[in-house]
Amino acid sequence: MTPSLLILTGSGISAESGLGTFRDTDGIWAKFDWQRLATPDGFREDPAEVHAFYNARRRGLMEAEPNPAHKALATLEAAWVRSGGNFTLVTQNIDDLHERAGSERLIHMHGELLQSRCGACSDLQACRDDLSITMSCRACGREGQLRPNVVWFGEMPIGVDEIFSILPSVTHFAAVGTSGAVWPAAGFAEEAGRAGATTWELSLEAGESGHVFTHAVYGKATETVPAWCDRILSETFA
Ligand code: BV8
Repeated sequence: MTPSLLILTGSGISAESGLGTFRDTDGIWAKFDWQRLATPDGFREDPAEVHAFYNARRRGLMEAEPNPAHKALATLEAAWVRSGGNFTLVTQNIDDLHERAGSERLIHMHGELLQSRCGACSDLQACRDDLSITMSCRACGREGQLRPNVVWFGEMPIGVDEIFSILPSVTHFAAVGTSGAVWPAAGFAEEAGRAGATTWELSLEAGESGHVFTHAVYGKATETVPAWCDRILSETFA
């Protein structure tokens, strides 16, 4: 069977690049109300407040750099594919640090902070500056309809069908820097396990689905991920 690796990342992999996590004690949802800022109702209620929240995060992302964990995953992808394996990186993160580190086989299942989407015509545009309620869509011209291309609670994540089509043939699965609190991403490890894959959790501590993994490595991603990448590559393609 062709070695097929699916890696799921969460905000913990970007923590050492200076970007916030969500459910740690000093996390984003400890400071901000997810119902007002990460739901369609919240955006309808007060779009300016939601734009301010994501504009601040977008500006913060401009100051951030990929860290050794992002770079190790990009190096692993190239070596895994060169060795004839299948590789998919699914991220819950909306930052572009995986891309900047060189990852290519990437699915942003919760969207991308550096993209805007028109609520009227769904037009997507690259977006590196602030969004506001007074801006008009370049495609349809409607004013006040632009939003960050981010998946909010209650919205359909991106690429779910593709991910569930890959999981049954996965031989290796790793969740890196995620609490396993958000569905459907939280169910991927169990799905991979049902397919007979070895499953790894790399985080600071066991997440909500910690019990489903066959292996675990706890510690900071910049220390654990590079070593894990070397190990999994040499063990699989020795
Ligand atoms: C949907 C916006 C229908 C982007 C986010 C059961 C089944 C299906 C759905 C549900 C269900 N039960 C409830 C739901 C609804 C809901 C949900 O899961 N709610 C939870 C809270 C109970 N899910 C949804 O609404 C999703 N949509 O279900 O549509 C559907 C269903 C099935 C199939 C198709 C459609 C939409 C979810 C997306 C919501 N958007 N944010 C943004 O603003 O960024 S959620 C938010 O949580 C982020 O996207 C984030 O990526 C995501 C997950 O959080 P984590 O990344 O894991 O971050 P967290 O802080 O929690 O954990 C960090 C981890 O890192 C920790 O473990 C920590 O120890 C570790 N760490 C920290 N530092 C380091 C580290 N590790 C290593 N090194 C370090 N240095």
